[in-house]
Amino acid sequence: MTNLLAEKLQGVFKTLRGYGKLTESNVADAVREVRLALLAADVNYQVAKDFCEEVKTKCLGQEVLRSIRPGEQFVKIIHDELLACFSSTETELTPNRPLRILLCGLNGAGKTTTAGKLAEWFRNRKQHVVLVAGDLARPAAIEQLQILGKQVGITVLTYPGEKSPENVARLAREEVTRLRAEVAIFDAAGRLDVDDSLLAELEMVGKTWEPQETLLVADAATGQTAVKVAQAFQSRVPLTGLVLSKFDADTRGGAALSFQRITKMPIRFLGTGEGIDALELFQPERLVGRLLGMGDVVGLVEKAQTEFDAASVEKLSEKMAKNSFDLQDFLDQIKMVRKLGPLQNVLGMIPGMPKMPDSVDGEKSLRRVEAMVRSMTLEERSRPGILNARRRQRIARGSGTSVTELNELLHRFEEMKKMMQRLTRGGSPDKMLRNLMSKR
Ligand SMILES: Nc1nc2c(ncn2[C@@H]2O[C@H](COP(=O)(O)OP(=O)(O)O)[C@@H](O)[C@H]2O)c(=O)[nH]1
Ligand SMILES: [Mg+2]
Repeated sequence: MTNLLAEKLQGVFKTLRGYGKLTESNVADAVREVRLALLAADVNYQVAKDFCEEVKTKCLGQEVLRSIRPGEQFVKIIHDELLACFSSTETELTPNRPLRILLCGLNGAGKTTTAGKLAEWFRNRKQHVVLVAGDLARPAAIEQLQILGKQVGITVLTYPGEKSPENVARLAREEVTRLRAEVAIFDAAGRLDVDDSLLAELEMVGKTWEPQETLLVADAATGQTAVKVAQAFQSRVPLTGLVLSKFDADTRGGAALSFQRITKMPIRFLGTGEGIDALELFQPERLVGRLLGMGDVVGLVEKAQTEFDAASVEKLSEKMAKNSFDLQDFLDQIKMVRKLGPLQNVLGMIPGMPKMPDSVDGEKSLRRVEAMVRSMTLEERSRPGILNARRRQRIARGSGTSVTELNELLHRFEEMKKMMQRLTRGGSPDKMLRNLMSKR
């Protein structure tokens, strides 16, 4: 997903990084930039304004953490605020069976496609699913669903000749019981625009179908227009949630934010492509990470916090405080990083990493670093200062690397050591990670 909002926000964060701390004036500047970024991402004006006010208040009320730099602190505040917008919406789909879902939305929003994707999603979770062809308004609608059904091998209930969607709902409900289906998805008709006939039809279908979940499928790519559509639906149809389709094509990731703040409805799923499996359960963390273009920072920090061996961290911070961090510790640190799992996964969680050429290269270079340190004597590891040309040649040969590469490593190690001194006792593992990973 090309993400304009993410790009702009990254710019703001970079600017802030240059400041010593968050002050009234640099926060005001940064917040203004964020607001512009949100507006450019087609976030509703009021939403952007309110959001930025909240961020500003938080920033100025926040005690300036000594170990964190303003850019990072600002990112964290924005991150938490964004998350707060979404978290309140996290509720599970009802566990009651049969689960009847009603999909509604305008023509072309992606209802039929979503019906197929959802069916596949439930089937993958070992549920007996059926689809109901309830769009009688468009001539080819039934056939489209039948084709989809065939493609995924799911029964599609159709009632040829039936003119009333309400009757279809009644007949299908009986059949769902007969078939002992656990999930039944009703693909309702749309219109070009929200009009009275559509809302009346949905009301009638709703009375008969009695869905536990009435999901509005909205085209995320149409941004604020779709938010207005959602409001119009909401006024008459008891919606329980949203599916944002075409999220793949969405270069304005802010749509989700507007939807959430204005409709206050939970976003249940994101449609991320035309394929049958291009459906994601909505996860606020993930979306916020994407909006910020930060990868899954929080995921990484949490993982780091649980996986890092607390005692080693303690030992490391002590060494940092005494400025006696050496290459042996560096090696230990690499071991800790490895404990986090396959390097690809870890790298994917680090901000800015998509720009890294290839994570396989990352894994490889980590192994080379390990090899170089292992080729050093214990004394050399603790006092890299003694590494003269002769020693360097020996180490390069012993580890199957080159002197240039070794020099680079030593340079990076020195840089990192400098950075580490800025960390306070009990320092944060994620930052150590970032320092370790960054090439320069
Ligand atoms: N790229 C993309 N296209 C989608 C997505 N969902 C639906 N579409 C496309 O949008 C068009 C309209 O979808 P359809 O399901 O027929 O909409 P309906 O009129 O609401 O039933 C089709 O060409 C779909 O392939 C999505 O999540 N991503
Ligand atoms: Mg359709």
